Amino acid sequence: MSLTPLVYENPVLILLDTTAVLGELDWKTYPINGWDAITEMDEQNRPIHTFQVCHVMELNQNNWLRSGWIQRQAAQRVYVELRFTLRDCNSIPWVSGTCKETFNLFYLQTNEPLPSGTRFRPTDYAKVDTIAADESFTQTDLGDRVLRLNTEIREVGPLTQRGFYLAFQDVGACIALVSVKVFYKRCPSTLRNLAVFPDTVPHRDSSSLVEVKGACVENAEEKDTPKLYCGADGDWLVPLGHCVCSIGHEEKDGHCQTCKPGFFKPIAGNMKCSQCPLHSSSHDQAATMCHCEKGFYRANKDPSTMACTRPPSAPRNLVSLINDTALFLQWMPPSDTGGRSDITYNVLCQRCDGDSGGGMQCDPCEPDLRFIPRPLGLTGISVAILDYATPANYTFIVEAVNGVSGLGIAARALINVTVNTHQAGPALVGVIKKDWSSDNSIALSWTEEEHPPLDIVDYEVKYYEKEQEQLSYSSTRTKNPSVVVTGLRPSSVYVFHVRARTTAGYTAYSSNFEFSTSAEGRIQQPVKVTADNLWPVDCMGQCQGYIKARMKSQEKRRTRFRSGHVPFSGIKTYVDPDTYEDPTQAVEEFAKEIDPSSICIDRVIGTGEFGEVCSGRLRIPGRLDIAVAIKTLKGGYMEHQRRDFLREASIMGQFDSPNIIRLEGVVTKSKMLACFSVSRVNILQYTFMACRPVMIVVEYMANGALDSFLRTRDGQFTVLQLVGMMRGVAVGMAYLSDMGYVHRDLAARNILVDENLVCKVSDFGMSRVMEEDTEAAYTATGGKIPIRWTAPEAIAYGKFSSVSDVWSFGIVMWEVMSYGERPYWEMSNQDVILSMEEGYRLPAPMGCPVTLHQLMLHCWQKEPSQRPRFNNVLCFLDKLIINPSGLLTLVNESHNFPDSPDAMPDYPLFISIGDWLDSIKMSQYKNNFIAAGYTTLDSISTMSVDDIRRIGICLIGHQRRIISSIQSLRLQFHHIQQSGFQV
Ligand code: ACK
Repeated sequence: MSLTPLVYENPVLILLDTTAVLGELDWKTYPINGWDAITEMDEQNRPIHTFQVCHVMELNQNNWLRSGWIQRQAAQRVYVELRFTLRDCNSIPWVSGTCKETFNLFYLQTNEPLPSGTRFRPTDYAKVDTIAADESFTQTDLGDRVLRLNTEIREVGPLTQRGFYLAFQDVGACIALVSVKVFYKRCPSTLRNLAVFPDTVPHRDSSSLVEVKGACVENAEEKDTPKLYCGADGDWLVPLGHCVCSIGHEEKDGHCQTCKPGFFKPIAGNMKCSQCPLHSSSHDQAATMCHCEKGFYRANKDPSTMACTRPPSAPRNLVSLINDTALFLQWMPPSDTGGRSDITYNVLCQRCDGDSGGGMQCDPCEPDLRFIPRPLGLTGISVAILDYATPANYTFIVEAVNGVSGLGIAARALINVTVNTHQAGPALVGVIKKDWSSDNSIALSWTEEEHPPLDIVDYEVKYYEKEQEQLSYSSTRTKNPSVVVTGLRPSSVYVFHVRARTTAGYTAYSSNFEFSTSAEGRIQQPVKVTADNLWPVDCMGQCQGYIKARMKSQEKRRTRFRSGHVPFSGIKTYVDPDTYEDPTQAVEEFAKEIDPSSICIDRVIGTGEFGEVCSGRLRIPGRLDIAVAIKTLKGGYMEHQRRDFLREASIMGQFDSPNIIRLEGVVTKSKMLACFSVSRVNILQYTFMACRPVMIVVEYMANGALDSFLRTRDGQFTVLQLVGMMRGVAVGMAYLSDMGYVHRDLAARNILVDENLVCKVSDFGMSRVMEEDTEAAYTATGGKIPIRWTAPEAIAYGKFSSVSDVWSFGIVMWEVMSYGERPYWEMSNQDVILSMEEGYRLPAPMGCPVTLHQLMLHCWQKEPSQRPRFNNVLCFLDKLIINPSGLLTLVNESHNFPDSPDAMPDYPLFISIGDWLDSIKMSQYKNNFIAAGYTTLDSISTMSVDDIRRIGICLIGHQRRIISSIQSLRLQFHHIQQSGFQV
């Protein structure tokens, strides 16, 4: 490679220098005896050309000295440097009046030298300037004269002709012109920003700059046109634009040099050559990319800076799981990802059946086999397969592929699955037809086999939304050959098939039938609604209990409700008691009046805002006593308190669900001579005075409120039992949301638990009055709201809805999974609101399955419309209960922070391990921590439950408390960091 030399030449170019002229100068004088040319020799025998004139005694001197013709060359303006001595007139006696102390400089431009013999005409010459001396001959004290040499420079131009003459006019001075130098300036060729700029002569107009474009040096290319401006003094000014080294080259000392082997540069730019990424190399100079080692590849879209990668190894531990409706395949990611993160999985299927000759014949699987979410390009490590034939023998191959699998060999894991469900005979259901549909339901019927081989017990209807990618198989049973499937989406196509259950088991399924729901607000082919087909079928069989209970209640209510809208689905809407002019009317309408003499009070079990809560029995003639809880209104109440107290009864009385606390009735009308009251020592005593007792009688829930119940039973339930509790709450809430009732205060403290662990939603007064809840705090909008349980839009602008109840449900799930831990621990309400805004969400409690935490996070979507509805939540929980394998993967305790898991926070140092354990009442474990080397809060930040166990903390409740406190510390610290607070 040849490098352009760096050029920093002298910016001055000499056109004439009398001191350097070795021969004759051949300057002319007019008149001939005016100026004298005196040539002397210096020590090196070089001539010194001097011109002198000194006619100071004579009047009217006009002596001219003219130079030879000087070629202009490239110059636009030239500079003339004169070195001379000039004697001051005072030093010469008798010359006043004739002696001068200046001389004049003239010039004449011509294209050619003037022919010899041309007459000298002073008028042809243009005056440049009058030259005076800065110094002159001066007298010393001793009378000696000291010679002072003057140097004056004058600019001559603009020059347009090819050459010029200089002329010196003496008008009576005593001058010795020692040397004349004529030169011009230029901007010398230079190298800037990887561009070369040539020698440039400044503009003839000294105030203008000459724009010069540079040429990129070798192996460089223009980024923006490189430019410099040449100034009058030969300086380069205003550098603009630049060149950059081309691919395979990097900048060094103003030039572009090649990348060394082992290095590469894929793009032109100022960056240096980079070392070849992992599993690649470059053997030549100036490499623009590195080549992958054998067995490693680069995908089309991979940047050349990325390491070369290879296909992943096979998925590991492929297992199958089969239940009544679906076949699940699950595997573990490959041990070698090939260095990439874009792993997906393909599930390939073959159906292999034995032939009569004992051999196996394998064919591709049936095209209508359904893979959920899909067979190819799976990002997760499981797939569900539906609609498989039984009995059958399937072989599934799961291959792991990544971005370079097309270039190498994809590794596969293989599993044989034999699906051998007992099938009791061929399909008994033929054609399924649609009777009618609305926007969210479809009514189906089919003809019953006239002489079935065995008695049909019932039918199972399976359906799914055709377009839906997720696992959304739903099923229901019906005794009749008809069903109304509800909870569907408008304008959507659903696929149905039905099989009969006979006394010998299931028969084969019918063929698939596709029907669509109608557009919103429209009903297709409405038919007479009968009790048989009025009631919706929920998405899972497990919801049947809930549906039946709803049916019963609706039947009852159909006669009871006087107002309220009954939509087509038959679900009754909730009537707000506040819409009654007289609230007692609402109570009369929705609550049964109980004779207080049929109530037998046993003991006080708690206190509410309005008075004591007692347990007791309710006597109903002809039936066994039922255990009840009696909420009382304390004596001396005001009328508005009575109204608010009874309001809850008129709400509760409208509901009839196994998961909503049941109202037995109210006592509002009786006058009693003796009222009970409770002494300070919790002993019931009768006060003999006339009073009007007011009571609300509800079913008794032996285990009390869910939060305190879980706190006392820390760690004692299986995950499935906990999910069962959540499911109960979800059933109750789905019922309430279908009724159009918004709870607003859904929290574990407002869920009651019976002796069979059935959870029921209670506390309905709160939909309006929030005073009773100690958790409720005033918000900016003035309302009182239980901040930790409430959705952001409800806190911010009071927008309560069933989906804000879904948010609260997510918090209840968290309370359940953490055995009654306080949500957000000891964070202030304000900090909770701020963390929510920043997108922070509660981490999974210890031992919480991933699926449940995901459901919680789903309930805590900021955007209300993106949260699931209670029916979806219920279906999801039901699926987990049916197929608990989804509960097996637990959130890894040390990685359950949704924000940056890698960033381990530094804990504030203001608290020691001892202080911390004291604060959570776990002081007894101080020695365990210290002995195991945990001395700072920072050191405990990554502790998992295993670590806690390892240091000798065996009680599950204590492990849980410690782990959740570590989480709490991390959450608080996260918040401190987010709010920019420095500790
Ligand atoms: O946690 P607990 O025992 O359950 O304490 C509170 C207390 O009364 C104040 O509300 C309990 N409680 C409320 N309603 C009922 C009920 N229906 N059955 C049993 N306990 C109840 C609640």
